[in-house]
Amino acid sequence: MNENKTNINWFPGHMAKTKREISENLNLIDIVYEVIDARMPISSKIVDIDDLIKDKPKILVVTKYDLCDKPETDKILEKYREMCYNVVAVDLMGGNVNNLINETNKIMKDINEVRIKKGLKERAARVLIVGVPNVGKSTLINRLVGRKSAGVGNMPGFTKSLSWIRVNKDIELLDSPGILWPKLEDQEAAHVLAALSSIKEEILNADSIACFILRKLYELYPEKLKERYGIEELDEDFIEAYDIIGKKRGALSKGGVTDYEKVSNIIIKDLKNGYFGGITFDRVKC
Ligand SMILES: Nc1nc2c(ncn2[C@@H]2O[C@H](COP(=O)(O)OP(=O)(O)O)[C@@H](O)[C@H]2O)c(=O)[nH]1
Ligand SMILES: [Mg+2]
Repeated sequence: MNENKTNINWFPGHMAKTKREISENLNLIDIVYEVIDARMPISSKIVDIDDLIKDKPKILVVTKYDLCDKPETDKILEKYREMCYNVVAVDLMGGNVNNLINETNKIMKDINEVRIKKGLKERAARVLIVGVPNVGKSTLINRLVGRKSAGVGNMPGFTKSLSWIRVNKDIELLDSPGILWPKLEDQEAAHVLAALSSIKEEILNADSIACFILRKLYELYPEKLKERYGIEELDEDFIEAYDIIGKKRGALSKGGVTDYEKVSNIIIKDLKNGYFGGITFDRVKC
């Protein structure tokens, strides 16, 4: 097994268009929700987002909080708070979004005070949602609006003609989120994104992703690796680990040889389905 001989290098042309559209429409927006995934609060964050959204007030919306290793994620969120980020963690499956609405109202109150001083009318907060693929942007829109409204699937860019959906009398959302891609210069972050499904498998093959997942689990959650697969040591080329998993899960070809491709898919699926429990693949950098 070979974890990573190929560098991930991917920067779709759509990105330039989305960025241009965001820049061109920034004056219509009051607040930006920058959406990141609680299992990878560093890797799923767009590095140069502030160049794009300038000094617009923003809220860092941390989705999938239910899936993360809370103590580890909290350490990173604390760092963001120290950097003056307005951070709101949400579980879009089970929890509510009241905190996010309250924070939005607080920020908008200040904006409206300035508007009134300038002789302008108060207005509802106009919010743009941005983030890399699969962090939960559409789910967030649906939760806020309270019905199925945002399309599933990843239409690049956001709009041809801007349209707004009303959350309540105080908040309006741009109806499709700005989908941005990470630059993938940081190979570790790129692999974390691939492992937690923000980068498609065509970019990085399943074996590399699966081996990366095993290595991460071994480094960060050895007890989970032991519990699920009975693996206590990870050999350098992952062969032994694959053989153990293959046997345990019946992923064998004719003649009882391990079906390595099947094992890779099992590992990726197990992580996707949350079978390792709460995990966070990023750590605070000193
Ligand atoms: N458990 C859990 N799953 C979530 C959460 N938010 C989003 N998801 C799931 O993550 C996947 C991607 O969400 P989606 O809204 O399509 O992401 P988008 O590409 O950013 O629009 C979907 O399967 C969602 O059900 C969350 O807070 N908790
Ligand atoms: Mg979407």
